[in-house]
Amino acid sequence: MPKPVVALVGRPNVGKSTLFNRLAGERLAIVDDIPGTTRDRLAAETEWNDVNFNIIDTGGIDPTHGGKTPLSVGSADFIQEIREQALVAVNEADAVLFITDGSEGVKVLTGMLRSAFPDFKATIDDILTEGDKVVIRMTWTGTQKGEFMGVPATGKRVSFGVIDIIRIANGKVVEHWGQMDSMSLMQQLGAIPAPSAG
Ligand SMILES: Nc1nc2c(ncn2[C@@H]2O[C@H](COP(=O)(O)OP(=O)(O)OP(=O)(O)O)[C@@H](O)[C@H]2O)c(=O)[nH]1
Ligand SMILES: [Mg+2]
Repeated sequence: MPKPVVALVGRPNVGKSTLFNRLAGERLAIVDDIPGTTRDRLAAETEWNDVNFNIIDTGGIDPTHGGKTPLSVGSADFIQEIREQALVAVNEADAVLFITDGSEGVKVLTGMLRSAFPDFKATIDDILTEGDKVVIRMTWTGTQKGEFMGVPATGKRVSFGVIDIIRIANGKVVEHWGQMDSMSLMQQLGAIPAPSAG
């Protein structure tokens, strides 16, 4: 029986080649922080949990069109060809592993906060460490000048608590858990009623 094929697919610069090399057990693919490093697809044999399979690295699929600056700065002239190569890999594959950059979610949240609260500020109240984990307790403040999660600009100044826990391995953040006191935030914005004093 032929070995199953797993294709690693995603946007440029999300760590596909890094994972491919880790699975392959050797540095077959070039890893670089310039998006658009991988152009052609590349295959290797690997095993995971006693299952043997072939893994395929692909070039990052760049959705940019219409004269905008491409994501894959390293391969701006080959966006279409890279996409076609990735599609060949998807068609050949028994399973497709879609890789995303975990920091993107954080960027979306901070983008939303900054457009709604232009004077947004995070004050660090505490940093605690235990083993490979770091706990950061913060107070976030800002004046709501724009729409936030369906609440139109209120002009109100808010202040609420946020607690983040991150896990670090090899000098990089590898896991993140975050809680913000959104109940207090929404009460301060008047979007939900505050508990009555009586
Ligand atoms: N923080 C962090 N950086 C990573 C991780 N994995 C890869 N990187 C870095 O991200 C950059 C891009 O990694 P690649 O593996 O080349 O990414 P790619 O998806 O193959 O990129 P393209 O081939 O350009 O589409 C490199 O500088 C890596 O060292 C990770 O888990 N965490
Ligand atoms: Mg790559």
